[in-house]
Amino acid sequence: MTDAQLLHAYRIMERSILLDQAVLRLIEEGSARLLLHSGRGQEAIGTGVCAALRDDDMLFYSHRGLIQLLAKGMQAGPLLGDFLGRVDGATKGLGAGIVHAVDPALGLMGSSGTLGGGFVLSAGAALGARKLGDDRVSVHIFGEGSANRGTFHEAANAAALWKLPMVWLCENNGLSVSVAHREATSIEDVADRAAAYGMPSRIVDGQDVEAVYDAMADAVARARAGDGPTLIEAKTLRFRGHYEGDPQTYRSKEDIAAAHQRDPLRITAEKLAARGIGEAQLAALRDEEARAMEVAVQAALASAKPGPDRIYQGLLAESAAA
Ligand SMILES: Cc1ncc(C[n+]2csc(CCOP(=O)(O)OP(=O)(O)O)c2C)c(N)n1
Repeated sequence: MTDAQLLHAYRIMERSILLDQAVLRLIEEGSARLLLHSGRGQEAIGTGVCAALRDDDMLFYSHRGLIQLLAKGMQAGPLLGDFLGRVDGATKGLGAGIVHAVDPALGLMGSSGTLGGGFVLSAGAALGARKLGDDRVSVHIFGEGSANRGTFHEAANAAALWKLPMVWLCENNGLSVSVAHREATSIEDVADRAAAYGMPSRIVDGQDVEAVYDAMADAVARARAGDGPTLIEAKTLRFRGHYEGDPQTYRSKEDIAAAHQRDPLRITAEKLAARGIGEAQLAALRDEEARAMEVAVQAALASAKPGPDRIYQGLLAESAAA
């Protein structure tokens, strides 16, 4: 990654941490009534993936993916608006927190409320790009638990057979809610499954943004050249509970403390320091981001709530003549 790309990744990681904190505050104050699935600890994945994508490449993000939305170009304001159910939200007042934000202009195609739905959706989008004759790539980020859905296998078979222009990235944080990977899955590496479908795979350190970026850049080039899909498995760490408020009784304090030892934000700061971009510059960047987040929070709180007619809007495409 260039210095500029690495610094941008650091900025987006910091923004996502601030956004997590802002949403938690809104929940505690009673302004937002919802669950937050924090992606804290997994920031190197969304930033590394998106650094390797063009704006028009399509991303199906995960339920832990605020960082992925920010890295693909969505602003914090529309996301806050969604958490609060305001008309300035990405869904213009439909709310529903993270998994429904869509912005085709940014290549953000949404997520899937039912985990595993993203495999067939991302394969379908890749097939759509192929049929339209363009060279966009379709990317899906998902957890290792989601990879146990049958949809993984049907979509993998079709994607490999038809050499669809897509990349799948598994964020393997070792936990699905409270269930350890080894208690739910017969193999250690999800990447092993790719071979069964004739799909290449790579395992990378998910705490290292450059490792994610390098694997992703190769896989995107391969997809764009018409050589088909790749599965990348990023071994990562979930710092917080499955949802905010989860007491995590299934996990030891030592396990949580050990996870924090490999913070992608700190690892990225160390990489930047080695390139001569030091703490003073990063502190200024963090201040700038904190001020911008506060402005976004206040703007979202000031935004109107939708009227009942919102539920009927956008159901049918409006004709140009209307
Ligand atoms: C089909 C389906 N089953 C169950 C759920 C409830 N659910 C939401 S997140 C989650 C855990 C997913 O684990 P994983 O895919 O490993 O992702 P992680 O939460 O670890 O990032 C579950 C079971 C769901 N949304 N959809």
